[in-house]
Amino acid sequence: MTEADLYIQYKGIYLPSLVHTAYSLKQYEEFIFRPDDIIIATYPKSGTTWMQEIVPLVVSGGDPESVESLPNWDRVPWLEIHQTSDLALSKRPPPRMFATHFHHNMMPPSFFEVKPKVIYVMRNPKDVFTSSFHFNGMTTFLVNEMSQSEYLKKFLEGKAAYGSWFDHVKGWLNAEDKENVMYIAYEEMITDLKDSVSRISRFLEKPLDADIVEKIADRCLFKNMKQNNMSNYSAVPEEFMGQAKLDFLRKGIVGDWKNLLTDAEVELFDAIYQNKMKDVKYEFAWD
Ligand code: PPS
Repeated sequence: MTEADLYIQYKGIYLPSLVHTAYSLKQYEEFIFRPDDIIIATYPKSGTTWMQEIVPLVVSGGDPESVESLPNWDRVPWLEIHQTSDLALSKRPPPRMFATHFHHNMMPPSFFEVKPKVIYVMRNPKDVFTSSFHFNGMTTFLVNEMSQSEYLKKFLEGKAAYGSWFDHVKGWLNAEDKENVMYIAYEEMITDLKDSVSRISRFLEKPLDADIVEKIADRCLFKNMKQNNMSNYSAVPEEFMGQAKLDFLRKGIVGDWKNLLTDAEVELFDAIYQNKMKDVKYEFAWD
């Protein structure tokens, strides 16, 4: 199936219509933030699910109740998807935690007035592409009937679902009110998860003892999260996400692009990356 069959266009980018409806997008635009809300913002496949595990554990001081009883999309719902429309978000106790895959300039008006805290997670785009290519193949709601090179072209041109990785990252890096945004890379979390959890706890003004940080980091290791049925998407019906073929928590490593991209694809990727990111001063963990 093609983009015309599976996607809607919203503000110039493709979104899967299974999870984004005119109704959910209107609700999203009218959403009223609170100053103590916490937003996890990511381009897809950058570490959203991982952060949907870490942040509730930090907020609860290490109490695993919510990560053991609520699926990740319920404990930290995506603001823009229609499944979220059924959740009584205004009745949630503070701090409310949300995720979004949307670009900075697509955030609703209330976001810019209230300025809640944002954790922006980034990942090497070659690994994002790799994870995304495999993920597309296991879903029925993303366009996947194309070759790797065709998908790479779309990804690099910003014509994949959720738009351009380059625009997403640059938009969030250029956010005003940077004191409300914490930037963290998937690669930093792989290198030192305890340090990442500590940084997150300081940013959220939720100081934690070293033993709690250690417990949270241990629970959030790939091998342990994979066993958590509230985080490994095993609750999603096979007709939408075919985990008989491949696990959602697939490999959880840095550099898997080396097993997928050809030399010519790497060359193309690098040339476009260098051109698109030439004015960006941020030092990325993968450079
Ligand atoms: S989504 O669909 O946008 O919500 O996907 P997202 O959660 O952002 O990204 C999925 C990738 O993150 C990996 N992942 C982890 N890696 C290491 N440790 C932990 N705990 C972890 N949790 C999720 C997941 O395996 C996907 O990456 P790949 O490369 O496909 O394995």
